[in-house]
Amino acid sequence: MKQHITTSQNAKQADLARDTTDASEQSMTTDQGVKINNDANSLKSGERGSTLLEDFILREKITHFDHERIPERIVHARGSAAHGYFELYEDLSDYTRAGVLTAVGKKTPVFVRFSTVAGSKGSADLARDIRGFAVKFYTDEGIFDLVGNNTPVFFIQDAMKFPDLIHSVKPEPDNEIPQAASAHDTFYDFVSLATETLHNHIWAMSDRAIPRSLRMMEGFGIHTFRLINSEGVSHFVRFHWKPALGVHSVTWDEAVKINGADPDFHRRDLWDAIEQGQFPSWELGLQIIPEADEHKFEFDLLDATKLIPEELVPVRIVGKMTLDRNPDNFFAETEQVAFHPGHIVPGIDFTNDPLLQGRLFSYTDTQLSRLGSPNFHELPINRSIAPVHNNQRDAHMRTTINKGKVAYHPNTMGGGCPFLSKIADGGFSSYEERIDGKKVRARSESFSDHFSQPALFYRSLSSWEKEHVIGAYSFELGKCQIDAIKSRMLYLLQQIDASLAKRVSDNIGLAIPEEIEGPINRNIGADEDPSAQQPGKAKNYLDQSAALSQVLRAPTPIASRQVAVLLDNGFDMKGFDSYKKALEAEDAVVKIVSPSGGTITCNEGMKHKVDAALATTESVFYDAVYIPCGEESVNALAEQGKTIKFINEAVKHCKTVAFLGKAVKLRDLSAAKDFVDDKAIFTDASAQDFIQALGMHRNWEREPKTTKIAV
Ligand code: HDE
Repeated sequence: MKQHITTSQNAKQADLARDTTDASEQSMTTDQGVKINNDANSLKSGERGSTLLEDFILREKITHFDHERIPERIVHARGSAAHGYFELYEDLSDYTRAGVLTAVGKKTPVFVRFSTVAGSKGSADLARDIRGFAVKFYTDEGIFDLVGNNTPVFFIQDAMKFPDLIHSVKPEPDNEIPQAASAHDTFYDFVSLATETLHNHIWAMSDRAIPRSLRMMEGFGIHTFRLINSEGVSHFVRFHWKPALGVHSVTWDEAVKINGADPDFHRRDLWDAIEQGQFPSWELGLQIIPEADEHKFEFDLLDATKLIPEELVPVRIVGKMTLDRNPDNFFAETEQVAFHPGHIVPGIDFTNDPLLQGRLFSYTDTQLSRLGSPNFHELPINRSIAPVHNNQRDAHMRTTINKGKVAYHPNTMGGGCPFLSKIADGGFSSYEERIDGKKVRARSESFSDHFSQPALFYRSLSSWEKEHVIGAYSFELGKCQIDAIKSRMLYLLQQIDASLAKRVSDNIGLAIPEEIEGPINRNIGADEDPSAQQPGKAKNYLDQSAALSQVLRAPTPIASRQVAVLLDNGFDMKGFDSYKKALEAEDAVVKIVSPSGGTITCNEGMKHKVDAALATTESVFYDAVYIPCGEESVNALAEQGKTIKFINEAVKHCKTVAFLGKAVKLRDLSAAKDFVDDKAIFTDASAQDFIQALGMHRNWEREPKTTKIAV
């Protein structure tokens, strides 16, 4: 396995280096640079006397400590980030004048932060939740932030409802329960009344909300943006990120267990992959729509609860983003990074999507309380690599030292500087959209179809994905206490898919009501006619969209996949090594798991370092398991209940498992004995068969037969 690969140097890394310090070989000092000779004891009036107020070293240390925390993000508090670069494949100057989308081959530095939405900063990674996918491009023309999620749609259509949505999903305000979980009454009270939420909600009930890795999920800009070319011509655009490793998830049972055994599972996975030189990458895809086609769809392009099926507008792959360096300091970088969908560059512009319009206000506003000053753009991680010159001045923690007397424009005393740029010289200009309308506080009727796309999503899933969705709704509603809320949800599920509603209703033991009282779409004003806005029956303008399902048509790369090999003294070196070599040739990671830690000796007398003792690890951390031959080794493993639990969980979670030679004894002692014909459970198979099965992520066809496995 490669270790500590040197990462590319780029303009942003050089910029960060200005503020990066390293204490190796240096004296310890106070913040004022005074060398310190005793860091263990405060200054006292006698060895057993009281501490003296004059102890400036103690005061400085404690004062700094007392103020070390800043408010966590109101949403997306839990996150992990990495540095990298974006490289464009093709010149898109027909559509945009943005350098990042026209300079082919140029490497634009990026910083990317992934997050969960609802949980606190210290919450567990495998919460069922939407994931944030925020990319900061440090372009030569200024910062461009693509602040997206891992689902192509959002819960609500208008920014006005964001505080309501978040208040409903966050822990309930009286007892602050539950943490990082949507399975509670307030959330479902809101969701079942605001039916626009149902589309993103069904994505949240799907496997997308429990990804295997942050490196194995898609990203979406969600809103329709505009691309503007140098002639001022506009095209609509939606942004997509497609992961090189494919889109994969864990099961809910695994998610629950991982949250307990390693709450940092996703954070660790991203960090380790980058440290080991397994740099995650995504291709950037664009759905481009000419202005003339704005109204040709059955949904409104300005409605963030609607996706544009790839069958209607194909995703054009235009570039690739690679993450190749971990942050040096979590707080300075991952915590202090400030994204903003309003950070755009010439050639990119907004649309009137009312959700996007509200976001344009919120993100700067929130940094003022989170980071404490309008100078947050000066923090190293937020600083543009394009030069910054304007007449903004002062405020808390200003670090720039602006020279001269002039802080206004126009001026002669500063020679007219900083001067304005013509559009042709890179000056930003907003798209000159023709606006002709009344000022109204209303929701467009073109936003009122809330059922067609959740239904399309559900129809597009495979049978096993549908089972997971049924399981998720049953779990979430099963956790709610108020029957009226659950009934309303069942009624709405019925509008999406009758079989889905029936299964959930059976699972939670509550009948689907024939009708419910009052209008269900409450997101309209008191003077509006509810019947006009009452979401109608689902339309079917596309039967299925393959891109909405995670079904694999071919194996995906196994690079960085974690494979456990269960061993003890006396194991067969040949079998062990042939699998290990073949797996490592594909950049998978093989970890020796043994009843105890330290080293073990193989049948050829060689010593091998144990990566994890059975007691310190869990089956859910690995993508596959193999057990080499060797009587002594197999017998010792068979003595451990944890071995059997380990294998049973791997079988239950539909993973690839192989038994070599005498290890068949463990197959017969475990749940694997009932799956001898399974296409990912092998006895004496070649390493290539094992790798092929691992590339398919899981054998989901096994799942219906695993319900009896008790782990
Ligand atoms: Fe955010 N969102 N959001 N959001 N959002 C924040 O900004 C907000 C929305 C997203 O890793 C906050 O700096 C409003 C959609 C991500 O630092 C805040 C609305 C999408 C992140 C905020 C939305 C997102 C945030 C909290 C409705 C996907 C984390 C801290 C109008 C396209 C960025 C912060 C990071 C963070 C407001 C809706 C994605 C409060 C008002 C839609 C990935 O400003």
